[in-house]
Amino acid sequence: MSYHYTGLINRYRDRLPIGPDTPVITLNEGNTPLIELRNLPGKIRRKVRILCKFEGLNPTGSFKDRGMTMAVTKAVEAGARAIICASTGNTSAAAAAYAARAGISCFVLIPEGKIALGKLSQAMMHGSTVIQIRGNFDDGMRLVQEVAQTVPVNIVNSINPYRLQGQKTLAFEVIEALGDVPDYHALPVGNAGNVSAHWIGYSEAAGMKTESMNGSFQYRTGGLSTRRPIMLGYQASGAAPFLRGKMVDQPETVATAIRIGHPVSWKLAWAAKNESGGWFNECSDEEILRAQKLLADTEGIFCEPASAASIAGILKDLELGVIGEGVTIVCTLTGHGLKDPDIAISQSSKPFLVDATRAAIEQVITANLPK
Ligand code: AN7
Repeated sequence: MSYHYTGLINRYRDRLPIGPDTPVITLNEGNTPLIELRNLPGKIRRKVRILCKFEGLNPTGSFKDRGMTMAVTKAVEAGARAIICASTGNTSAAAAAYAARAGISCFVLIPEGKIALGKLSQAMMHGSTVIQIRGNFDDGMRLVQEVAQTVPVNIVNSINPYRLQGQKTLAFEVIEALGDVPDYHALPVGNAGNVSAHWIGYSEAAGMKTESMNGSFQYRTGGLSTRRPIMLGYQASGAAPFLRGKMVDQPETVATAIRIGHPVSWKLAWAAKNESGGWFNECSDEEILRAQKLLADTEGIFCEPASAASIAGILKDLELGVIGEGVTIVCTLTGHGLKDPDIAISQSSKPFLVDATRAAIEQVITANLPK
């Protein structure tokens, strides 16, 4: 028997607002590995099970593909010929790729100088119209909503409810892989769409109704689990509106993906935190980079800085003791480390440069072998 995975819409068709004739635009996204950490728990001397849902292994290297396959599919179904988004990078990469796949136009608004090089290269390579603005993501998000009122473009930011519908499937995959929900599910929070989508997924998996589609579309819920995890959302200290309890006007962080001060899914994210009995916490840029490096060094998993906020966050809360021992924690690693090579290179030791001789190579090896 052969089996060919063809993306999350086909996989979870009965749990999504998809009709039999909907033209599916897919790059076979989803079905990402859930990788159990084998070295890190021992290193921090905690008896916990930590698993990483490595979303960096999606077709464009981030979780955004889950939402974009849905948003672009529904846009094409509705006859749209152009999509638009504001982005800190990953949404623009995904939008550009799925628009190319669908044969429609794509416009992306990005903050000048504040997006990782890999993401910029993706938006350019897939032929979208890249508009750099002298402003941040929040300015771009406001402008996208303004121009969409006068020009014929379909918004594919997470204010588009189909985005969260696609992203909710991550919860289904985690439950199926573990055979149950984890005790905790940790992830970085920027616009807060993803934490909201995770919560919709876990809620629907347990048969609970959500307001996400306003009851306008009937699809299957329940049958996957009987409980829901505790949700943990981690922000960068310089861009932490959920910790401040109000919007932040000048967000700043090395994790440019989550350099967002006016999150769109403000209400949904608070509901996810409160209903799950979870919490938000913040990490400094230094803690985020340390966690990114630690994960790469000790586990061979290379995620981007924003993604490492989930690891930095649970390390902090394990240290504080607010997460106890004997529990299972899933961390969503939202994007691949290759997205941001500048950051990776800046925090790693430099390559050696030697003459092309056997002696020179041997000298480097001898000096660096395990003691
Ligand atoms: C790697 O691409 O907002 O809380 O415009 O790229 O759902 O916003 C990216 C967000 C976490 C935060 N990790 O997710 C964009 C954008 C990575 C990200 C987030 C983003 P949300």
